[in-house]
Amino acid sequence: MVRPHDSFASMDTDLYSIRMLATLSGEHLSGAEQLAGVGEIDALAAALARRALEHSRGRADAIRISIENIAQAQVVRGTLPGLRTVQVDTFEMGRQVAKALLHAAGVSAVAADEAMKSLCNGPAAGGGTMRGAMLVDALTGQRLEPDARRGVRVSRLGMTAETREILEAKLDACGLNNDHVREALTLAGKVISAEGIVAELCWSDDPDYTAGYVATPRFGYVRFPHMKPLHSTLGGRAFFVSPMGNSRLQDLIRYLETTPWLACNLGAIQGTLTVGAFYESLEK
Ligand code: WAQ
Ligand code: MG
Repeated sequence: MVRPHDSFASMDTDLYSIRMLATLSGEHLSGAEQLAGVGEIDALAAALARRALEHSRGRADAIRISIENIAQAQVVRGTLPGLRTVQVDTFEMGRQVAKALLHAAGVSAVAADEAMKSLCNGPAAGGGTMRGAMLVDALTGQRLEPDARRGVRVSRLGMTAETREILEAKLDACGLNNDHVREALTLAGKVISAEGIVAELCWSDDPDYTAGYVATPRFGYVRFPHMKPLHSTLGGRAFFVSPMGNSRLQDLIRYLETTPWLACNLGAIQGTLTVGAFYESLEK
């Protein structure tokens, strides 16, 4: 997340959604979205352009930045999930423990396997990375997103300045105060707040960032330092959904893409657990 100089201190300040999407040779390269006060927007826009031009996967050749006012009355307030790290030494181990957690959260083995396979091969329709996330039926593993090239892009999400300050201090204390963690924790918070979401699985498509996570309403945000081999550019996100009809699915997508969600609180930021201790905590 980009840090502006001043921040929106009170809820009656005008709130804006800022989004950046960058492509390289017509393929998705980088994206970011944030809710911010009016005083932060110019600094954020500059920082997001810079991010797309200095991305580890290459320099963007097209960048779109959009900025829109958000009506305060539409804003849903939420809480950031609690965070834990499971100390895995290899990506194979990371994926194995992530699967066990998905299973404990109600995702079938078939669905977890299918989603992992897609992330390993590049989840977009023709392979390669997606701009958004896959929607996966938590029982059958069937892909449900309307456009399998694009995926579902979660947008209009952020946290209050007060929440950010507390979060940054806590993340600093465990050496995790970076863009990846702050943005992923926020995204996971909005995703698991949605009705019908069973769990989220994610690892980065950035070649130098091997960490990933599983987030669920019950277990919070559980990180694994290794979820893919270093230098791999294959990654993405899967949102597992409970079986639902088409109209509820449309509501879910609308919520994820357009409802403004602002974290005003946060869960516990905890340290590292061994795999054994983590398995024990799942049984409680
Ligand atoms: N909505 C839906 N999908 C998204 C979004 C979004 N707003 N942003 C990214 N994605 C998807 C998209 O397919 C990307 O290619 C993929 O996720 C990876 O995005 O605790 O950095 O920004 O150490 O590379 C997780 C671990 C880091 C953080 C995730 O993702 C930690 C990360 P990236
Ligand atoms: Mg990325």
